[in-house]
Amino acid sequence: MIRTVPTQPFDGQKPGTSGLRKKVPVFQQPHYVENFVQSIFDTLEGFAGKTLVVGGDGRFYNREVVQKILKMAAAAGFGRIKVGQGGLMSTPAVSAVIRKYGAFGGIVLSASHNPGGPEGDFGIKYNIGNGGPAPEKITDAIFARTKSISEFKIADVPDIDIDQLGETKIGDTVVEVVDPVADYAELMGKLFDFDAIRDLFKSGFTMRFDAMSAITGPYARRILEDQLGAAAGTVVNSTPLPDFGGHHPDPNPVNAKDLYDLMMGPNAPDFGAASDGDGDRNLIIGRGIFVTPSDSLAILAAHAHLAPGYAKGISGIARSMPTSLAADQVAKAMGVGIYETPTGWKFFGNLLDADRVTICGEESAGTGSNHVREKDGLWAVLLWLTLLAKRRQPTLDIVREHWAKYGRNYYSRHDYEAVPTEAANAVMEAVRSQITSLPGKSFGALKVKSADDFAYHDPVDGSDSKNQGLRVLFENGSRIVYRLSGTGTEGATLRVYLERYEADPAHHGIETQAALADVIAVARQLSGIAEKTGMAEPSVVT
Ligand code: G16
Repeated sequence: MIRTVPTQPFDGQKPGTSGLRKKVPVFQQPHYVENFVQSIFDTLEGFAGKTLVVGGDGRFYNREVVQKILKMAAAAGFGRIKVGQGGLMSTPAVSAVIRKYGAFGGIVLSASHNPGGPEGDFGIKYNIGNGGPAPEKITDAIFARTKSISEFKIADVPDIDIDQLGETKIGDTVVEVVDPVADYAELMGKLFDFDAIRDLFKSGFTMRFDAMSAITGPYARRILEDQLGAAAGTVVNSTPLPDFGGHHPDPNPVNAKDLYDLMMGPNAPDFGAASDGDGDRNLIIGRGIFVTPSDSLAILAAHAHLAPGYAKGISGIARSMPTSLAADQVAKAMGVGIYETPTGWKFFGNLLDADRVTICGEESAGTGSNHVREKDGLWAVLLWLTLLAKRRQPTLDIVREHWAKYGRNYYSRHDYEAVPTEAANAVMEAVRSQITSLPGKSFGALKVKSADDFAYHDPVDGSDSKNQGLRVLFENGSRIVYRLSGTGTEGATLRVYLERYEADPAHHGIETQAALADVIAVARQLSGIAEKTGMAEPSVVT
C-alpha cells in the first residue's frame, strides 16, 4: 500500500524567514510538494507512532497539499495525524494543538500575509514539538536534504474525507479530523477573563474585526461574537476564501484600508482590529489612532498582568532587532530582561522555553506570549480588550498616556518591493561598505553613534546567526535598519526601518513621516536607494 516514487531534486527549496514560500504554480509542479515534505520527514528522527498536527490557512492549493501530507505522513510512520476540519487551522492554533497534545510536531500550510489564489503564494512550514517554527539547524538540514533526495514514500489510498469530524485510518495511522477552533478557544478562555470582556461589550463598547477573508474568521466569530457577546456582524470578511477575496491579507493600514478609513472617520466603533492570512499577525486601531506594532508590543507588555494568565507578571520581553525600542523602555521600567533577536519568530522559541521572556513582538505586526510558540493575532486582540475592559478609556488616551510615561518612538517601515536581486544587493553592499567608517560622522543634527551588521548569539543554545540586517544608530536614539525580506516571492524586497525617540510629550503629536523626515533623508543618502533601484519612493510605507 506504500508506494516509493523516484524523484529528482528541485533547486531553491530553501526555507526563508518562515518556511518555504513560493508561487502556487511552483508548488504545483509534479513532486515539488512531495520532495519538500519527504525532506522534512527524512530530517526528523524518532517520530514513529507519534502525532503530527496538520493545518493551513485555506488558501488555494491547501486541500490538495493536505491530502499529500496525510498520505506521506502515514507512509513515514506517524501514529496519529490531527488535521483541522477542511484542512483549516490557524498558525497559532497549530502551535496550541501541538503543545496541548504533546505532538511530535506540525506542518503549517500558509504563505501568511502574502496574497493567495492560483497565481498567488503558497507555503509549507515545519513546527517542532514546542509548537514553534523549526530552528535554523533543522531548516538548514531540510534544505540540504532537498538537494539530494531521490525518492519519496506515499500511501496509495483514496483521498481522506477531511470535512467530517472524526477518525479514519490509513494503514496503522489514525487520521483525526478536529474542530480547528475548539482547543484554541479553550486556551484563550484560560488566559483571559472572559467575564470582564463580556461586561465591556455589555456596556455598549463597539468593535470591528476584519478577518480579511482569511483563517481567523471562524475563530473571531466563535470567540468574540459567540463567547464574548460582541454584536453580530462585529467580525467582517469572516469566511476564509482560497484567494482571500482577491485581497492582500496583510493587516496593515494600507491593505486593511476599509478598516483604517472606518476607524479614522466619524462613525468609527470604539476599537478595530484585523488579522492576516494564517492568523498570527494583528492590526490594532483605536478610534482615531493606528497603534504601531512596536507600540502595541510595549503597551501589551506593560499591561499583561491585567489578564489572569499573566497575573504573576512577566519574566522578560523579546523583540526582533528592527522592532522599535519602545518595549525596551517598558522592560527597563519593570526591571525585567529585554532581548533583541533577528527577524523571525523562530528566534523567540529558546527564550520562551527557558522562561527568560513571557512576551515577544515584532514590527511586522506580530505579538505573542509563552502560551504558544507562534505569534498570535487574536491573542493580541484579546489582551487589548482586557486592558480596555479594565481601564475603560479610549485607545487614543491609553496610547498617549503610554508615550507620556515612556517617551514616543516614532517609527515607520519603507518597503521597496520586487526589486531586482542585484539592485537590492547593491543597496545593502553600499551601506555595508560604510559600516566601519560611519561612527562619528554627522548628517545635519544626526551624529552616528555606532553601526554594524547585526549578529545574534542565542544565550540559551549558544548558536550564532550572522548578517541579520544593517544597523545605523545615532546619538539621539534615532535608528536606521536595512534588511532584505526573507518572505517575498518576487525579486527582492528591501526593508528600511526608521525610528526616532522623543521624550517630550509636547512633541508627541507630529505626523510620523514628518517626524522622521531627517532620518528618512539620511537613510536614502547613505544607501543611494533611489539610484540603485530606480524607485524614487518606496512601494509601501507603514
Ligand atoms: C514572518 C515571520 C516573522 C517575520 C516576518 C517578516 O511572518 O514569522 O517572524 O517578522 O515574516 O519577515 P521578512 O521581513 O523577512 O519578510 P509571517 O507572518 O509572514 O509568518
